[in-house]
Order: sequence, then C-alpha cells, then structure tokens
Amino acid sequence: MFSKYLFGCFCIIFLIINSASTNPLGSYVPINDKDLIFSFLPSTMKLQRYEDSLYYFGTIFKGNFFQSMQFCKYHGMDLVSIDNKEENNFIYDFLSGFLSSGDYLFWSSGVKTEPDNHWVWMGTGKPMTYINWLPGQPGNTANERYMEIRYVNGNRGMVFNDQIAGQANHVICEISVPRAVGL
Ligand SMILES: [Ca+2]
Repeated sequence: MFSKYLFGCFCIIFLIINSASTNPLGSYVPINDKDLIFSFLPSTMKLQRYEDSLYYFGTIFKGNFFQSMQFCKYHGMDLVSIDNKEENNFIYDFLSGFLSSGDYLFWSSGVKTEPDNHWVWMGTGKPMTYINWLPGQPGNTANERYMEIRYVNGNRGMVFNDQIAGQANHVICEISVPRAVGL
C-alpha cells in the first residue's frame, strides 16, 4: 500500500517537472523596459540625453557610411536623425562643449532615395523636414546620396552636406528611449 502511494507521488512529481520543461515559454521572465535597454547598450558607452532620445558621439571611430551604420547598429542604435532646429542645436552645443579647434565630419542617417531623390532619415524612416544645408549644398554631385554633418570650429557652426558613401567620417548614434523609462 505504502509503495503504491510512493509510486503515485513519483509519477505526479515527474509529470509536474516534465510539463514545466516543455512549457513553450521556457524560463521566460518578464523584464521591464529599463532592463531590456541595458541588456543591449554597452555600459561603457557614454550616452547623452535630449528629449526622448539617447545619443552617442563617436569622435574616435571613423568609417564610411555603411561601416558607420553598422557601428551604431552593433550597439543597438541608429545613425542620428535630426528632426528639428532644437535637436540640431542640442547636438551643436554638445559638440562645441568638448571638441578642440578643427573641423569634424559625422555621418547621419540622412540618405537620398532612388530614383525619386527625396531626402529621408533612415533611422526613423521619416522624410527630412528640418534641413540645415551648407550654403551651396546639396551639390547633387553623382553618388553624393548620404548626408554628413559638418561641425566647423568657431562661429561657423554646424551644417549638412551631401557626400559619397566612401568618405571616412565620425559617427553620431541615436536611440529613441522615452523619458518614462528613467534612463
Ligand atoms: Ca556635397
């Protein structure tokens, strides 16, 4: 009698363990947005916040447009998209706060579509509504279909220029992280 009772217990325990291990959700444990973001943003990246985005200003790395896009993607981000004058000014103010004299070129996510030649931000998929072209640009020279941000030392500020993909530039990466997440 006792052995039958013991056997029954073993069967129930076996069924419980077996059903747990075949649970399609496995060991899934819900995590909040903050944990999720930290899971793919390396803690060594110094990120700057403006409104609902975090930015990485890459003044050491240089690459062509596609290498730079890959650099940001590898870190869970996109090349920067500039939606308005206020965001443009935030980027300029931050750069002017730590860059030494000299001119610096950065890749953005701005590209000119083919064949209809509209400028769009790859990072957001939105058309470029705010523009800040260097006077005389975009030059629309053949193959200049990628938008670089030219930070020019002194009072000459920060402007946009169309550029060929092969140019080696620094990067500014961006990721949308609403303030509510608390980062
Ligand atoms: Ca140009």
